[in-house]
Amino acid sequence: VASDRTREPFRRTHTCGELRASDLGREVVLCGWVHNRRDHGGAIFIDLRDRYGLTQVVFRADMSPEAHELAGSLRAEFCLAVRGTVDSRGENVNPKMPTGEIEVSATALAIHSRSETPPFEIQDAIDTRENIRLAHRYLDLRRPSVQRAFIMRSRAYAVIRSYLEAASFLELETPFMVKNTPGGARNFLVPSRLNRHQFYALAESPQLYKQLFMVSGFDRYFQIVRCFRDEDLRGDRQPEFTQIDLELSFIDEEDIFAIVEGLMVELFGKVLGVELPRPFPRLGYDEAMARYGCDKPDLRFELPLCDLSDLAPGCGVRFFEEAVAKKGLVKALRLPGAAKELSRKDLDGLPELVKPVGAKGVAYARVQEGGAWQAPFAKALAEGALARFNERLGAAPGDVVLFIADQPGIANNALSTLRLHMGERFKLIDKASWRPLWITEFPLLEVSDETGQWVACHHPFTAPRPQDLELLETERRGEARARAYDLVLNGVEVAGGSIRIHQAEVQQRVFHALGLSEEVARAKFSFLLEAFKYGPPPHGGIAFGLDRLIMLMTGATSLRDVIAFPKTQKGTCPLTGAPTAADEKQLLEMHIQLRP
Ligand code: AMO
Repeated sequence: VASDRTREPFRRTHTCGELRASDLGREVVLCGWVHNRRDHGGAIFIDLRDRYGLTQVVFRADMSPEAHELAGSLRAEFCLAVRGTVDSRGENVNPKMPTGEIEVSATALAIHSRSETPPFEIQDAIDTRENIRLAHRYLDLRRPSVQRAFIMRSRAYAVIRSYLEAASFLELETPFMVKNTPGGARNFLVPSRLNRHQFYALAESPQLYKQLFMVSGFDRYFQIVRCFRDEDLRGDRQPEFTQIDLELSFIDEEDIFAIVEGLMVELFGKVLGVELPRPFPRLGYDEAMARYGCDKPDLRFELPLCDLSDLAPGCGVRFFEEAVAKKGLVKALRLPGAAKELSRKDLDGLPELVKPVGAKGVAYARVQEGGAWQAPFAKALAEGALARFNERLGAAPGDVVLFIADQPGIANNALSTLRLHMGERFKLIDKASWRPLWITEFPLLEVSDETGQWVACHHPFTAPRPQDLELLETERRGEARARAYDLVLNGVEVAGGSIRIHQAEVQQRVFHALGLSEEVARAKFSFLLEAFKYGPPPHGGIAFGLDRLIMLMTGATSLRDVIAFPKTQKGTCPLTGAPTAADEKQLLEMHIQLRP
């Protein structure tokens, strides 16, 4: 065996996914890992695996005694080079494998390296705990289905870059270490050694820099960029994640929609072979909230919510009346024909589902023949109320109706949760379909739960609709709508952006409506406001959550499945053990003393 086994006679000629019947008789060298091994005495079979596929290799004692003997020592995940001839499998063709018509009859074997028994099998169907898989992520990443996700991710990058390049976008970089401006998403802080007691923040997005690029005249910018946010983590949130970030000058919403729809169509077409129909439908924020209780509705099924609030006063049902008296809502979800399907136990389990969003409970009624409700509160209904409710609901005998009477945020959140749950429960969701949706006309401002102050829903540079400018100086500023939009796909927010303010006068009015004095605004955003003194163009943009998009495209259920080295729900990395304590010398250099 040659000392350098990557040279002749073991230089790779083909991949493990490549050989077909048309290659019969060819002399080949394959490299890869032992996927599995079957020892039949005189013949040892292995499936050799690389990222391209699997090929069966056979070592026969009568043909190559030396290679056969060495093959006797092979175990799962040994790394090999095999030299041999492509033979037909004759009657033993495996139609499930792309290389199933052939096998390689080995004439020589080189073992590049041996492997210990891996902590889990390198197979698609395993139920190993995620922490163990993540601690050995390099092995987890050997699994064919996991490899497919990353191969798809890489292909997506190529398609995105070529689409945007053809549309005259420049790929420009922005810093990760940026000025710390508290207020938006919570930042990770990086202490500066050279500037005692000072901190950088890790960029939560390139937002302000990409606007500076517009001032510079780079009128079409994009970046596939890592963003950092110290948020509470969930399946669809990671502390570092990747955006496709875009910003354009001299455009309006329609230009952004056209470019983004074009990009999505190209991406789904080239990567998945799926044709997304254009134009994508659009839905105003208010209508989305009214109909689905959320601003990222899954349109793969209908099941709309029904607002009964205006019928509640005087209806006789105390908790309906009280909710609307306290400026709350009474909303319902009608489940057609569900009475037979949903047991008492199913229904009594629903409050558990809505507890996390703060709802106190879920009331329900079964609609009987003649329209009467079977529900504990039904006897309280005032005369005529039942008929009015039923008419609004479109209720029919055999339906179940779920009710939430609560503050608007809670009622909508709870019903949206129930809608999704019932969509799954009654198998209403067409899992093979793709339903993109633009949400538009977001509120410009909202009252922060934490501080009770007005804050920008998107960010303070988002432009208000021109017709709503007058509202900013009034009590009705909450009604002002922003020129902001989100792209939702199958119930997941995959992108968000806005047209920005480029006129100083409008910016002042928004700062004023936010209760930000000129000094505070200047202190926070001085560089942007300064730049805007020098002829800023009208501009706007959007950013995709690329990981979320890939998650949907690969059918994964967690971002962790499509990020090579993700963090756990607690923000830790089981592979490296990060985060860890810093040693005393590092802390001293940075003038940091830890508090107990
Ligand atoms: P926004 O904050 O809406 O907008 O982010 C854009 C998109 O990024 C994705 N995203 C995330 N993905 C994974 N983990 C996270 N923690 C996470 N947070 C957000 C979402 C979201 O739609 N600068 C603006 C964009 C703009 O106005 O142009 C911004 O960052 O899919």
